[in-house]
Amino acid sequence: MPPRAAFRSDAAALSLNGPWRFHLSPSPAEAPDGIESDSYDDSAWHPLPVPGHWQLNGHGRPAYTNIRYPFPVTPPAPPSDNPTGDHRLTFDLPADWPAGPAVLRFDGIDSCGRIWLNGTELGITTGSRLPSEFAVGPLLRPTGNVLAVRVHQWSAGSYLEDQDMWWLSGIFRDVTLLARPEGGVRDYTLHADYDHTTGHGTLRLDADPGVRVSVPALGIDALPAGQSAHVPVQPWSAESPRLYDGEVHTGAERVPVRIGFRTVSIDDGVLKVNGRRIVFRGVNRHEFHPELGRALPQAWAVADIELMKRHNVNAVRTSHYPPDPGFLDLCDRYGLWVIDECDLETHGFSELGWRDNPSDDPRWAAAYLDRMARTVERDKNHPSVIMWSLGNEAHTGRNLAATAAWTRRRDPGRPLHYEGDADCAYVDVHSRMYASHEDVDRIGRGELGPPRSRELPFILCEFAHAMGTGPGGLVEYRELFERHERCQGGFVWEWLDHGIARHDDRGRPYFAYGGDFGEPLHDGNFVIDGMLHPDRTPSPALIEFAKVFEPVRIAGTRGGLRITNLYDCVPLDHLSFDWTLEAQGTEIAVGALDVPDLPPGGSADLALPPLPATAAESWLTVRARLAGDTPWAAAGHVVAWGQLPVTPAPPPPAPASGAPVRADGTALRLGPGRFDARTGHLTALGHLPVQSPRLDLWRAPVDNDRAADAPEEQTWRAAGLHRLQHHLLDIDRGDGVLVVRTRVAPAGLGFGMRADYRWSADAHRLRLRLDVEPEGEWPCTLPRLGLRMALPAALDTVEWYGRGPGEAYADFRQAARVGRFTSDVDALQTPNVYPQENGNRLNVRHLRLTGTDGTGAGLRIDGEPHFAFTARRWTSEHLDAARHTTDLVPSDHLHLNLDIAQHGLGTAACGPGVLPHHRLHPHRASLVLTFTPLSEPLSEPVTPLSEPLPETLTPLPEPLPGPHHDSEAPAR
Ligand code: IPT
Repeated sequence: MPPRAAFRSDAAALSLNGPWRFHLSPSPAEAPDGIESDSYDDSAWHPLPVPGHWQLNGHGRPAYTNIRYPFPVTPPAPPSDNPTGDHRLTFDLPADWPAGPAVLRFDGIDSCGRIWLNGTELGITTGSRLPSEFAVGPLLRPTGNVLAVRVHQWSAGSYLEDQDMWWLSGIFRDVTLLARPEGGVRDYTLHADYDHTTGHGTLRLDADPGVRVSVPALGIDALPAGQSAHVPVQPWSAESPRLYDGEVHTGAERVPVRIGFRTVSIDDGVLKVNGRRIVFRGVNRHEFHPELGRALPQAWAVADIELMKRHNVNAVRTSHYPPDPGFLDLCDRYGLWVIDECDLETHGFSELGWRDNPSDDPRWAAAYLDRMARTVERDKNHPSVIMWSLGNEAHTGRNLAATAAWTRRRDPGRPLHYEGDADCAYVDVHSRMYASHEDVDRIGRGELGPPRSRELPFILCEFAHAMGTGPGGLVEYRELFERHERCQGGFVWEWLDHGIARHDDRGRPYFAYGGDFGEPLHDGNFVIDGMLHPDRTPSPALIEFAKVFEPVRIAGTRGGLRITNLYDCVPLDHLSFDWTLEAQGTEIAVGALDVPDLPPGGSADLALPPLPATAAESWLTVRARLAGDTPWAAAGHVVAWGQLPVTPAPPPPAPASGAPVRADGTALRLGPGRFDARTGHLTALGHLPVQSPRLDLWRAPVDNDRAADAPEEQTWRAAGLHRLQHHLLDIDRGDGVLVVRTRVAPAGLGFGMRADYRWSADAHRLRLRLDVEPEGEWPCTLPRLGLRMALPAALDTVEWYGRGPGEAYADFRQAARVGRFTSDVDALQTPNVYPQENGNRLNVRHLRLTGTDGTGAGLRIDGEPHFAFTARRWTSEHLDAARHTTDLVPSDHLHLNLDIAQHGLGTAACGPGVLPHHRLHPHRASLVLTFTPLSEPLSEPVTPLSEPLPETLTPLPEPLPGPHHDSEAPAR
């Protein structure tokens, strides 16, 4: 059947989802004959859920490649080793099923289906994420209908479906039988435009003669196809998704519709909706579920949308294929701008220098047009879809140009996107992926891009690759979207980690990635690059995103507050504002804040609310909350917040000093500290055995350190930063001061780092001043600069006053506010599917480590003024070696890093590296900490910590200026 709009009407429909019979053959040649026949005996076949992927139901295995085709490239021929899944279903019609025409609809078969009903072949379909319909009325019988579908994993279509995702096959979307009443609604296009200058909407229905549309709330009653109604309306936008319920109808069929009035335009190179510039604060969304793959139930689509809305995501690019049709209904209803992308990617031809690329080969022209027509026709009635995308990473060529021309004729109301049209010859929007901040700035200034691009809006269809810890540098992109009118935002890559849920041989759950299924060719964990973990727990990236792209800015001014409305379309009347004053992280006053109802883009300066005086460090936090319930969050949900310092921290207490250094056998005692007199190592703090703090420069590389293009990790390893040796130079016992001088350096290399530990104490507190100074020619940045130490694992509760509650790094810190936070050690870890450095807490004034015995026994660490910390049950070396979460086995130590700084994160896994001001260069620095053992011993007798940390070493080179503009940076 020709493509048409997706809709549900009052005509009879029968879902054919459910358990089918299934048989997998290794190739078409080995597949059984006669499966279409009624009498075929499928009793030895297996049950298989439809929708579903056979690889996730015990037949065959998933495989992951990013760019490369997992078969030889011989277009258009698929490989003869082509797993072939036969599916059979026997079904009866309901007793009241009407006689007459009917359509069998498949919403998605990956990659090729040959279909028979009651022994008659209906046809062959490709286009995995596209619908196909077959006329079946005359073939139906009341009972015992036999539907047989032979699905091939590979087809000519596979060359057009090389998206970066798991290769998963089968009938993975709904199968439905639809009665098609004579004289019913075959198809329809609703044009619902909005004129922002008059406040009027224009509704026009394109359909067969005899079809009409009614919208009672607008007084539109049975408007015939071809005529227009002009009425005052409220417009639809992602921020205010006003939909009008209506009906498209004939005498024989009624189709409920929800109409949103909006007009998309490009004026003077600026993309606008309803006359207003919009900015995409978007995500790229693949459909994925850790157990079900792309057979994503609607409840999970709802979960996605609610999570997006709650985290200030306002746009989705449906990377890289049209989503399940139900998703777009949700986008209309909840409010998201959508770039609807065709199911097209030929990325693997890049490996051949784009030779034989289908995009420029006339043999593929019809396939390109067919895919786009099926996308546009299916989704044309969604107000949320404001742009079409021709596909992804298919280079360029005449077939794409022809597809663009067809689309423009078919739907002049939506601009066209395709990033691969580097000349902007046939698109309406200039699009790049992973452009650096500098490039975006130059594009914004009109200094970069092909000539035609300079009159077009610019978007980043992908940016801020959210792989592992990070992405760093988000806020700097936001600044560019605010600076340049034509830079209209972007779409983070990507929404969700595509980890597949598995259990190891000890029954422990973990998420698998490329290579875990024995694939000979794979791209490892490159499929784990989302802002949600595979189970849809938000990762720190999503928390950072929500803060960076919040729709209201709350900032301090000299003596007051400035509130700015950053919504594109709506005023602030749906929000209420309140404030909290915290002294040392403890709330001491709260109140409501009156904020005038600002128009989009407007701002207001307000006086500070009346605040009680306090001597302690205090911060005012102002929050903007939903005033009423919405479909995606309840009243009170925080959409934006800002924090400003009110009272600065008072001067610190007098440093611990005065206690003498006393010899005690092979030990030295200084206040609560006990040292090994020979090595200078701290061995105990009060009752607590410790592994001595010592300089640490290493972190388990994050995905963004491991990137091929910015191989920070390689330079760090070449410099031996993961195997530093610590050499004792001397121990100096002064008057109340113990000074341990060391040089830390890698074996075989000449550079190093002087690290001097200067200890002093009073009766209860032990103070350490660490001074580091690079020596020699350092070849690289530093992963981190600070101390590591270990304590008994019984100290499993952490309380800190500093930035939190989540992890933060130099270029990933917008969401971390100053406050007092508590966590157990396990909850400080970010469960990255591929283990790597994580969990850093910034700008910590003090930290308390206690046990769960409730005695309060433990250790307090105070900074002068601040430090960063990471606490975990395994070492950085274990974290570095781990490949899956199940490799991380708790030790009997608590490993603690107390840092001056870490290198930023950047997004070099795909995109620019760490921005210059967030890079950590070797430099002279100091860290001052005071350790105070807390009153009682732990209830469990603590055995002394076995070994001191492995003695390995450290680096040195030319001191560079400190890298961070951090108003809260520790003294150095
Ligand atoms: C880009 C792809 O469009 C996207 O699908 C994904 O693979 C992403 O990279 C990386 O995760 S293409 C890349 C060559 C920039």
